Amino acid sequence: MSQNAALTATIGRRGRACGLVLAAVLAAGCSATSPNPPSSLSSGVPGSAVASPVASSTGDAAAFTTGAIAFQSERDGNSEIYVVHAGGELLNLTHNPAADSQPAWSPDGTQIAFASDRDGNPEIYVMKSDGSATTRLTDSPAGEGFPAWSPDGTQIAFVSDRDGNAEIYVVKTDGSAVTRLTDDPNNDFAPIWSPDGARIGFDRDEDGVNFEIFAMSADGSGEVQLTDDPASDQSPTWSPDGSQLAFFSDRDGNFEIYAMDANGGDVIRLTDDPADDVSPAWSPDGSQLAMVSTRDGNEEIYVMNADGSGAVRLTDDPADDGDPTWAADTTP
Ligand SMILES: [Ca+2]
Ligand SMILES: [Ca+2]
Ligand SMILES: [Ca+2]
Ligand SMILES: [Ca+2]
Repeated sequence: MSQNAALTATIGRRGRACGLVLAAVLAAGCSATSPNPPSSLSSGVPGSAVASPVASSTGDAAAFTTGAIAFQSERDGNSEIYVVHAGGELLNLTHNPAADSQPAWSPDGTQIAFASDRDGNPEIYVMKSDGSATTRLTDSPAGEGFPAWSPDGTQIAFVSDRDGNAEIYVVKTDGSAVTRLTDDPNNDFAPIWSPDGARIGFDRDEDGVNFEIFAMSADGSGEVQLTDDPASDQSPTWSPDGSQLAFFSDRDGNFEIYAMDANGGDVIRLTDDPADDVSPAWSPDGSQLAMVSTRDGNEEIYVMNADGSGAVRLTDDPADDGDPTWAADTTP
């Protein structure tokens, strides 16, 4: 299950019961409701790394009207990266029997970084946003995942357990200058840059149950804890104007989407549903949020107003759909 003998202990969960070891989290992606089995590189039909996108069904294509949403889905038998343009078709960008997950747009929308174990263990890859020209960014026997692009387009933050536990790193987009930003015995996940590039938010697994949200300067200094709640507070994401962070938490008994001021104050709950609501992602204009919810029976992507009202289901597939991320302009 884990390619890294240094990390055999249970290190926590992403969402309610996701991924017991980092390699599984990174390889299979984070599921809010069920731990995904590790992918098998020997199963499935070998696919082309650069294939023509193929359209498949969506839920409500009119759920959003600007930009494009990328996400991961198991609908074609293994985890792939998909993109759906406003009002358009849903396209499979990866077509690879390995587990391709955790898409992250470049700031100009022309590229998507993602995690994949296609070369034997989880690494970070970059492709054009039409699925072509895939290149590998990292090369380590450890597990790498959770890519996030800097707003100036020059760096990608990611998570690796190469130094013994999950820490946040940055690398230039040419693969050079890998730098570790965190150094903490707890596992750090889900880095995300502030829109001005000055700060990086992330979550820290305090004990396998209690995650907290932190932010630090882009050089790793000035770490500040933003949440302080015994519940699992995860996956921060900055509003486009930098004033707020959305995240998900089970502090009110089940997973809901919340937003708080960028300094951790004024927490407000945006969803109120007995199902799991996780993985928020802001629209480029800040007026909407994409999220994942199980309210219709399995993990689907939804789009709602930034105040939590008007949730509309974007996907409609019995397979798990997760990790949405939203870009303004996606012309390669
Ligand atoms: Ca795949
Ligand atoms: Ca917490
Ligand atoms: Ca809920
Ligand atoms: Ca689904």
